[in-house]
Amino acid sequence: MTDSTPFRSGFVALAGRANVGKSTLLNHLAGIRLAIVSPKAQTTRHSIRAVVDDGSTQVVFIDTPGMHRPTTRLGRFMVESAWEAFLDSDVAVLITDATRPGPDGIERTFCRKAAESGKSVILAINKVDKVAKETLLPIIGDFAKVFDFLAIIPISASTGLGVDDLLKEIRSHLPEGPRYFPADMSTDQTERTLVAEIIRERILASAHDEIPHGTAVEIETFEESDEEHVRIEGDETSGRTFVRISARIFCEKDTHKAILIGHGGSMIKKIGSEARASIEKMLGCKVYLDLRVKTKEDWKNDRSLLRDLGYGPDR
Ligand SMILES: Nc1nc2c(ncn2[C@@H]2O[C@H](COP(=O)(O)OP(=O)(O)OP(=O)(O)O)[C@@H](O)[C@H]2O)c(=O)[nH]1
Ligand SMILES: [Mg+2]
Repeated sequence: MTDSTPFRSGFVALAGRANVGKSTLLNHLAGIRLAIVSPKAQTTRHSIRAVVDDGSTQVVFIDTPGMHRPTTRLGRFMVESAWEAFLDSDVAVLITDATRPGPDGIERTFCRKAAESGKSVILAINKVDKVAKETLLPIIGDFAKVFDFLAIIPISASTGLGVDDLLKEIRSHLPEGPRYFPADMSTDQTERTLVAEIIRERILASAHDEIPHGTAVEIETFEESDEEHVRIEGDETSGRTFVRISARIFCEKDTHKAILIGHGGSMIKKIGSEARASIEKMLGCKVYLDLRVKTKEDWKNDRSLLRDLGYGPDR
């Protein structure tokens, strides 16, 4: 970059219906696992930012909750967060799933709102690793009929195919602007939030049917210690040697609580040990994790609990 080249930056929302691979793409772009991913729809509940800075541009990506028709206060918060990120972005990426060809009703709504607000949108057709090449042309044609996209780019967020082309295209549309975040900052998420999300990811992976979608995780304590004798071998850098975390898992019914605890505590032990391993990897130190399950009927409509859980306007 020469001195006369202006710095360019912008907010770029990754938007679309549920389960199309928005969080997988965010993690690929960030180069680290910031957002949890699962085969179950409506995994992401709040917007998550990842900063990608190459020295001459800074892209602030925003992973958003999958767009759906909400039936609870939590659902409305998710949908509002997604619309806000989409409509506030400098450039938006609408992600669609090549294995479930659109545009469907939700994707048409994205296009309509983008047209109304004069939004610049790139279409990323994801999961191309799972379909034959010939299926792409008709999808491209069908989307091109409903909106004038800046570009339409086939990608695979899992393998990384096409992601560099997408990033290049995004950068070419960024306006001149400041570095919003320090160049070495990767996310706006706190360690507490990331820990709660890792626990939720393990619940999504272990529990089935409506149970994972009816759970939420609240971190009650997060205490750091620097006692020498528990230092992880090879980790000489960080001051803390272990973190003691206690978390509460809220669920909607006592029958769900029984399943989450499992026979003789087997399920909660499995969730706990898997989550602890992931959290230790992220924090780079030993972790003591204490999980408790609590039934809280209709928590998805409890305004003050939702705010405490980070699913409110004040997060
Ligand atoms: N084969 C394949 N699978 C993918 C790809 N991208 C995502 N997936 C899978 O699709 C599922 C959903 O991925 P997520 O990243 O959680 O999707 P999302 O759009 O963030 O979903 P919500 O947060 O629920 O809206 C997971 O099982 C991913 O592993 C891809 O490029 N190829
Ligand atoms: Mg997601």
